[in-house]
Amino acid sequence: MDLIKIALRAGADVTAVARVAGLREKGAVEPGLLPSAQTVIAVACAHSWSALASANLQVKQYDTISAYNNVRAVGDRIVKQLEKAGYEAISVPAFIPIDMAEGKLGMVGAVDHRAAAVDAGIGCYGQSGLLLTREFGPRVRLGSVLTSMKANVRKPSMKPLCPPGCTLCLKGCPAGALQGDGRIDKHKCGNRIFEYGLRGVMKFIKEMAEADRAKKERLLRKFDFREFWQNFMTGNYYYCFECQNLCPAGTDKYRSQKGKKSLKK
Ligand code: B12
Repeated sequence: MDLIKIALRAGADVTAVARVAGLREKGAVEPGLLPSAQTVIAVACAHSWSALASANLQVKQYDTISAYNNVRAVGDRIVKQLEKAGYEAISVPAFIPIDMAEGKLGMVGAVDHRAAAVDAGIGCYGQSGLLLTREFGPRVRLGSVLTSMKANVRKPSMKPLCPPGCTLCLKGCPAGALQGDGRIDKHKCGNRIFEYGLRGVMKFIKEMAEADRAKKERLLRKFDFREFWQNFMTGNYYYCFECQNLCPAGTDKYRSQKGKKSLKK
């Protein structure tokens, strides 16, 4: 069975495989997740460039929901095929559900998908800390399928994909959270992207609990509450995409301006 063919047929835009052992050593796979796992299939599903560049927030959010749905569908198809062939396989959540226990607080995935993607060779880390692919730059959502099947893995070799000296993502981060070389102030980033996520909900409930009757009524009719409802309905809670949007890697514009062969397959 050719895992790459299976993943591409399942709808992955970019995919490759790596050994689970290497990721376990790095602590990038939660112990006990699938004890029999030998191989990880790293899956990337692309965003629409136009959506991420749009001035309309809802368009970016909708596109993000689609990209995550694609990752989930691809993972599900791969798992079904592998299980049918007698192997164990699990598709690891791309973002949620995630362990919310003390000490993790929803900030540590069961598999670090960027680390899996780097090990498999589908991309490299950018200055932003995001995984950049040749084809789409950072405009991808990632997933990982673990399986008990052994596969031949190739040693990944990839030149850096950030254009030399480029600081567009660092300068353009509205939260000032990106510090270069993949370092990120997670708190600053989280405050911005989760404004109407868990952090926002907690703030709102506290305010509600302390309010008198008239203020409670006002709070219920505020934008914030309508926005929470919408997020609960759609499952989206991201409010910033600038480090994905600003990156020149993988864009046709970048290719044609610089004519860099290294960006082409
Ligand atoms: C928690 C989380 C966050 C947190 C913390 C991010 C973080 N750096 O860990 C916050 C809320 C800040 C966040 C923000 C965003 N996130 Co987020 N997030 C996650 C999540 C759910 C878990 C991350 C995790 O487990 N981290 C584990 C710890 C160990 O990571 P760490 O401490 O940062 O250490 C790593 C980095 O330092 C990395 N690294 C970075 N640069 C470099 C450079 C070098 C040389 C080296 C060696 C290592 C390195 O190496 C370490 C190990 O991999 C993942 C999904 C997943 N399961 O992977 C998505 C994920 C990383 N997020 C994603 C995205 C897109 C975003 C946002 C753009 C928000 C949005 N609109 O969706 C921003 C981008 C911020 C940024 N520039 O990094 C995507 C990234 C896709 C991609 N192309 O890389 C992921 C993979 C979700 C997905 N399934 O696609 N996220």
